[in-house]
Formats: sequence, structure tokens, C-alpha cells
Amino acid sequence: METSIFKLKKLVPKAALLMAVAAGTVLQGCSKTEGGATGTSEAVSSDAAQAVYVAPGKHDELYSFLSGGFNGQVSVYGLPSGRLLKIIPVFTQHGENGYGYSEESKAMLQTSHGFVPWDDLHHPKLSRTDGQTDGRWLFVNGNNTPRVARIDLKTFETVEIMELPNSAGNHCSPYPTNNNEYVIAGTRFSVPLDMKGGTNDVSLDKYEEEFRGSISFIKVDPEKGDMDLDFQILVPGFDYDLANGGKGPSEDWVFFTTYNSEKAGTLKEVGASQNDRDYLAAVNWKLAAKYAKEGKAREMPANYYHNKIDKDSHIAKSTVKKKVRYLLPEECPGMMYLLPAPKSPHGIDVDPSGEFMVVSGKLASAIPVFSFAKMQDAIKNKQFDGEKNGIPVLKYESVLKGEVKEPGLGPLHTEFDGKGNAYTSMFVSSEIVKWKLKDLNVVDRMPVYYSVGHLMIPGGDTKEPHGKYLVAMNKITKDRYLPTGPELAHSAQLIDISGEKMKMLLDFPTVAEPHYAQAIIASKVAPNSTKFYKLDENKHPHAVKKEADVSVTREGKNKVRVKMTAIRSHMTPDNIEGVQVGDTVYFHVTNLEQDWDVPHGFAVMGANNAETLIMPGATQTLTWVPKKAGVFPFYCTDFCSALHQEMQGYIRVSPK
Ligand code: CUK
Ligand code: CUA
Repeated sequence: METSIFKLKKLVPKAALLMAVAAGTVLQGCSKTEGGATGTSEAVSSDAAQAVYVAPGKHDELYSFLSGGFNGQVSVYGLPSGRLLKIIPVFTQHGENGYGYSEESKAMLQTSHGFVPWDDLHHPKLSRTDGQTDGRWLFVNGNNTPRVARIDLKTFETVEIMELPNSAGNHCSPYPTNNNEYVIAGTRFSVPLDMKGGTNDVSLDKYEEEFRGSISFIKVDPEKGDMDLDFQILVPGFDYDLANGGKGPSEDWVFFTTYNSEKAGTLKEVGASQNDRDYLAAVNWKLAAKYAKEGKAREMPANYYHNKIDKDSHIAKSTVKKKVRYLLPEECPGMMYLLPAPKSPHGIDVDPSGEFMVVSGKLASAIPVFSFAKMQDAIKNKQFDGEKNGIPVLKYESVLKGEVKEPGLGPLHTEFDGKGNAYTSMFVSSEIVKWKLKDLNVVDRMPVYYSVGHLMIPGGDTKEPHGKYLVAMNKITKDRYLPTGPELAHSAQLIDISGEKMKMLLDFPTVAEPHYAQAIIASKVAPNSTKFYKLDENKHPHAVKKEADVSVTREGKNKVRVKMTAIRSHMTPDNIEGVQVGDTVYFHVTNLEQDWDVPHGFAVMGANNAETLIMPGATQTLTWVPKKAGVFPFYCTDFCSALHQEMQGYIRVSPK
């Protein structure tokens, strides 16, 4: 099939393409594959409106969870409508509900670097049971200040954040194993690791000898979901990029792409990087866990935060951990192997059968598909091509099933429909390419707008994908929507993959930058959704369960505790006196409602803080240190009833 992509490829010198990739330039012209379709008249299905229309009052078929990238949040969209249902704050303070501002949630954002109310969130991954999404939790990574968070899908709330020691750029993360035994997280940047716990102030020239990365093994409680860092593997500094795990026969394995096999401290010249190949690292996680359990792990000093919402009081608490156990791959035979991969690979994706590992080399002209069965044979027969840092390197030919030839330009990520097809995103040629796992032949292409990063098929990374839709998450929006000045929303596109040919259905703007996403059939999540908190189960130490119990109390010299209630349509107390300039005033507001969807908000004039939004039955605390004397109004911020405006009061602040 001769498409314009291939024509273009012949016309554009290879060096120029490499430069284009390296510089992040987009070759937009090449996305118009079929008959020169341009602009909005591309192959939009004629029944697209029907296919995505969810009538008023009706619910979507699927929940999708899109990473917010540099806004540190997760956004929840309904599919197929593309309607935004909720933004879940994770690593970033959120004025909308006071997350990260309220006393109850502040501890969630504590780290060994202090209070870090932002992160770069790339990869949401749903929890699994028997290799299928189970709708209980969503795990996400914080790329910048290495953290893994867990969102509880009963409340759509971030309930736990774990910082990772010995980590920098927590990018190949998080990967939950098939029964959530572990959530596995690998580093992008290598850093100097001092196993004795001294300073990490090391000359940058020592990259080769002293810098290492880490793969963290976070244990997950099978009932409660609570995380605990069990151990780490301290790996050579190859810059680990993405991870995905096996299933079926390869269930015990997890795979990582690496893009710095030179172990170079600078990647400035990556477009012409010296090594022809980098590696796919294969790690037997079951064996690693066994080594750790059987005493192979040593302990080193560490300093990292583990923040968790206490389930009784609903208040986040931080625990500081001081040690971590580690394994070294060179000491653990059979635990880790390197498979040669095209240079600067990005995505690694394992097909639903668990037999094929697809590695996308951003700069490569073909997509290698490795065979897990062959990998096992190669290990058994020691078909090694030497070793690197004590880790055996398998011979390329001995593990290769074959290559997808001329798939397009800039392959990044692959997902599967469970019907024998794979779909790969092409960043540079801006298209989704469908190919057959059986013979690796390309069978269809769909241009996307523009420069697609990840793509997502609901369950497309699990044993059983729901192969009906595909969402392309595109990096550059340009002319897709009405212009909004220089800063534009990123864009997602919904594609119907139920037939032979892909059909374009819908564009929808996203919240910040969606890298990856996950989706799940709504019936696995919706029935368990919490409607409100039961007031009589509220164990917050400063909760008041009835208006008669409210109080304003001075504690010690300059602390004032206001325990108050909110119910349609008043705040109690509504007139507060006895506060002085410089006091720390705690407003503990309990929402007495016992009804779905009746939150009350609370905000005070001049408080350099957000509001807090209090769900029915819950207690939230806003802290305020008044800087000047006067009378300050406070009010409910959420239009809760016809008498919402009446939910107000005053607080008087007197000079000290
Ligand atoms: S990465 Cu963004 S397009 Cu961080 Cu998963 Cu590939
Ligand atoms: Cu309560 Cu508005």
C-alpha cells in the first residue's frame, strides 16, 4: 500500500527527519494520507454524530481517566460523548474543592523536599484482578518529584501518595501487576546513589560509575489498596522510559524501554546517538520479590514520605520512612536481561496474549516485535551477546518475532483490540496505524490532528480489551477549535475501531496534557460510587454533629478553634468575635446534610487560601491568620439552595 507517508519518507532525507524528531518539530503535511484530506473534512464517519450522542440525562458507556500532564491532575471523561465529568486533583492544589489547601489534605503534598503542590502526571493505570481492570483504584505517577498516588474509585479521591527514594523522573510508572501484587515504578533520570546515606553531591563527570536508576516495588494491600514500598532494584543508569508488564505466559515479567545505553551524562546529541541500539530491559518481578524475601536485599538509609488519608478521621497523615531495601541486578541471576531495541525507544506494550512485546523506536523505521517464548528459549540456551554492567544481553535475532515494516514516522505507543490487531501512534506522521499481530502487516491508517502521543483502547493494555473505541491523545491542537490566544487546550480524538476500517468520530479538548489514559466500562465503577458520607460515622476530632454543639474556643495564646456547621441555609455560628490579629484561626466546618450532591463551600474575605468544599457528612478545615483588624464576611461558595446567598456570616478581628 503506497501512501503519501512513504512518498514523503523518500523525499525527506533521513537526517532531516531525525532532526525533526529531535527538535520536536511536527511534520504536519504528512498526516493527510487519504486522498489529501485536510482540515475538518478528514475521514469522519457519516454516522459519527449518532455514535457519540448521549442524550440529555443518559449516561456514557465508559469512564475514561486522562492524565493531566503538567497540571498534575486526572480528568475524568465519559465515552463516547467526550463529556468532562470531573477533575481529580492528585499532586496539585485545587481551588475548586480546597484539595491541598484544607488542613485535612495538606499532608498529601508533603515530600522530603518540603511541600510540593505540583507535579507532572503522565500515566494513569487501573488496578487489576486476574489481568483485567477491576474498577477499584487508579494508580498514577508524579514524574517530577517522584511519587506514586492511588485514587479510590469509590470516592474519586486521591487517598494515598508515596514518595520514591533513589528516584528522579518517575516516568516508567506506575505498572500494576495482574493482581495488584505490586505497583512497579522505574526512574527516568539516573542519580548518584550513596548506599551509606551520605550526601549525593557528586561530580557530574562521575555519571558512568556512580549514577544509577531504580525500579521500585510497591506492595499493594489486596483488600484496602494501601501501598508500601517493599524494595527497589538499583539498576545501571540507562534512563528508563516506559514500562509495561506481561500477562498469561509472561505474567511474571515486566519490561522497560531504556534510551541511554551509552550511560552518557548528556544527551544533547541524541539525534545522532552513538549506539545503534538501546535496550529493552526484562525484569522477572516474581523472582525479584523472591530474592528480596529470601534475604538477598540489603538495606540503605533513605528519606521519603508516605501520605495517606486516615479512613476514620478523613485527615491525611504523613509518615517519614528512613530506610529502603535494595537488590543489585548483578547479584541476582536470572532477574534481569537486556534485549537490543531500536535506539531511543519509547513505548513498550505487551499484547493481550502475553506473547508479543512491541517496542517503538521513535527514530526507527520499523517496529520490532519480540516473542516471549523465544526470549525464554534464548535465556535457556544462553544466546547472549555479551553483557552490560553485569546484565546478560540477548541476541536480537534470537528474541525477534519480526518487524512491522514502514509503519509510519515516529512510532510511540501501541495498544490492542483483543481481536488480533495492534494500533500504534505515529508522532511525526500524525496517524494511528493498525497492523496484524499475526503477520505484522499494516492494514489501515487514520490521520489524527496533530502529533499523537499515547493512544488508548479501553482495557487495551490488559488481557481483555474492549475493542470498540480508541482515543488518540494529540500534542498539538492548532486549528481544531476556536482559537483562545496562544495557549490552546490539547486535543483528544475518538475513533471507532469496531470494524475493518477505523472511523473518526469525535474531537474533544482535554485538561492540560493527556499523556496516557485508561478507560473502563462504567458498570464496573458506577454502582460502587459513594453518594455522601454518613454523619454518624464522621470521626473527625473537630466535627460537630448538631448545631447546638458549635463552639469558638481560644486554645493557648494565639489559636482559635471555630467548630461550625453548614446546612441549608445557614452557617452556625454566623457571627464570630474574640479573634485577634495574628491568631491562627481554624474553621472546622461540618456539613450536616445527608443527601447526595449537596456540598457547602466556605470562604473568608482576604484569606490567602482557597475555599473548601465540604461534602455531606464531612468536616473540612480552613486555616486563616488575619493580618489586620476589621470585620470580615464569610460565606458558602456553592449555590446550594434558593437561600444560598443567605448562607453567610461575619468574623470580627480585633487588634492584638
Ligand atoms: S509519555 Cu507522553 S507521549 Cu510520558 Cu507515556 Cu509517550
Ligand atoms: Cu451552602 Cu450555598
